[in-house]
Amino acid sequence: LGAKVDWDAKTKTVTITASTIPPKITFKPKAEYTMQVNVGPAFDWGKGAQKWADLVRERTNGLINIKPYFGSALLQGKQTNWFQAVSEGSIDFVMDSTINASGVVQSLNLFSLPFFINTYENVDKIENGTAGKMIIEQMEKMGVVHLAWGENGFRELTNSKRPIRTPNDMKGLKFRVVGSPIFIDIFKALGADAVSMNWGDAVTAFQQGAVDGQENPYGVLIPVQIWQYHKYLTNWNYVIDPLILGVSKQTWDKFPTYIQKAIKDSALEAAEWEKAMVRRGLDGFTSINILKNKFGETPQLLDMVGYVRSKGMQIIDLTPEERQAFINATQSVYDKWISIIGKDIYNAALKDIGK
Ligand code: X2X
Repeated sequence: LGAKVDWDAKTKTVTITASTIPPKITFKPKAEYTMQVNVGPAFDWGKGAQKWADLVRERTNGLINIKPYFGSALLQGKQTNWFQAVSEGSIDFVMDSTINASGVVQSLNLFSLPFFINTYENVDKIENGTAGKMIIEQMEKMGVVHLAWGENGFRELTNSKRPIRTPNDMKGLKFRVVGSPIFIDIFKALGADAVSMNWGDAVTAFQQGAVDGQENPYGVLIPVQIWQYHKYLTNWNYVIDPLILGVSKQTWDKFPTYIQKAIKDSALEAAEWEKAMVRRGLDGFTSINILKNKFGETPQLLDMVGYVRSKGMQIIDLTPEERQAFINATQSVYDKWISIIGKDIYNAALKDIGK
């Protein structure tokens, strides 16, 4: 291009002078770029966010300083507001749950269709397939650039009252769910009471016994020590909760290409690590081997299910027949939500997973 790059170390300013269009770009980074994260720094998800920020700092020689704000601190705990804040540019970066954005980006409810995406293989096929691409395009049109898929995980059911093997076992129990409407519909279809709460309030509600149960992945259940409140855990893999590593389009468009590349590469690497962490021991040896061979790490805790059991929880695994009863009970959710998600995206997802 015949571009000339000048670097002023004092003001941390890069000036690119090109003989072609654009003729001149001056880039001066902000002192701090903010990042939204719903959970705390002790969660694998939180560690993934910190890793992303650290990699970016390293790969840009300290030029880009991203600070994760844990516990939705920038949103006063209102986790379902992140998409709007990032799209408006009042928050720069995000590593957060698709569920927390699905009230705004309707197609993200695809991941919350009950008992639809039931294996890690299918998660990856959809994220990297046509459906994933359509969702990513939709988000970008709405002002959020998607850089990588992380993972909260398959959400499992816990409660303090009794083992749950059938929808009937859920009758009369009150469950905390995230404030995303599809969850109210799912729990109603299963005959249970559902109440929406932000995560910060939810932990207080568990402590006070204000709800009988909740649903979250192992990567959340362990740091929150759910066994202190709930004795029963049903492994039902009813929905997957991917994380979006993304950036406000307003912030993104101001970065020169080489900065964009450093940020994107870092996002992909942090996401791969974080995904392997939350899947470890739940997908055979696949994720344990990724951590060992690619990242040179062997986490102390490799058997998350065994660990939770060792804390006194009763773990319930469903037979295929028991699982089918849950699928049958939630058909009304499909009838209502496929059109909200978009029939084209749902059909693309079916194709992606060969259903
Ligand atoms: O609020 C939850 O349950 C959590 C932590 O899993 C999410 O952010 C979706």
